[in-house]
Amino acid sequence: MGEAGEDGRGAAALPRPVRLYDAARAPNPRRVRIFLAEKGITLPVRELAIMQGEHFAPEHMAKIGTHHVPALELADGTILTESVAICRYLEALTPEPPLMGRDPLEAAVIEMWQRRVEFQLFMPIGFVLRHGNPAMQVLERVQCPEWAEANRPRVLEGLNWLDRRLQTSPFIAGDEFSIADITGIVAIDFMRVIRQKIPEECSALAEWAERIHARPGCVA
Ligand SMILES: N[C@@H](CCC(=O)N[C@@H](CS)C(=O)NCC(=O)O)C(=O)O
Repeated sequence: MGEAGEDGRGAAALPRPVRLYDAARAPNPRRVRIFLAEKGITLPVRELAIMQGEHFAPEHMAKIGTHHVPALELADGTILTESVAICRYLEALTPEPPLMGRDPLEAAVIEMWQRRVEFQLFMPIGFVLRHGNPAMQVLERVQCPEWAEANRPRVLEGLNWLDRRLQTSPFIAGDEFSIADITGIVAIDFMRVIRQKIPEECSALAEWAERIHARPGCVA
């Protein structure tokens, strides 16, 4: 267990995670599940039926403070939301294997790539689904089909961009597996909901995806 710096509490003194609020088919919670698996952490899970609106239940909202999944409940009652914030806390509690960088430079490079993947691939896929599929109206409420259309070509651009990156780098952020690869593989697998496949010409991306799928935490 790693220790926090002089100004922080040692990791051993920090409240332990007690429960993950999850939705099995949603992409953001899957990022956290893969992160947990890579760290070898198992946690009780509370599955929420989001398509049935269970996450909007007043008692759930009162406890969690938002309708979004994932959420991580800690032993002292703290609720963490935002996938990357949850991962950052888990990384502090369980530093090995490092998935968010060992020093400030590694951390910055990994964060840069992970954000690029979010903006250039993960989010455009989400927009195509949430604004283009009438079944998602229950979650998105106000849909804008033109926004879905505008984002479909961006998904293809994102795939080609990531393929170019992976032609020269074994993993998205460099030589080692990181949270950027987790965001990347979750985005790639989630493309099934918009019926998009990895284009044939993106062979570096396909080879990377095969390698990532072989990891224990990354069952597609
Ligand atoms: N920025 C948040 C996004 C969370 C999010 O949008 N989660 C989706 C599932 S992937 C959700 O809660 N959907 C339910 C809804 O939109 O009502 C994160 O990184 O965790």
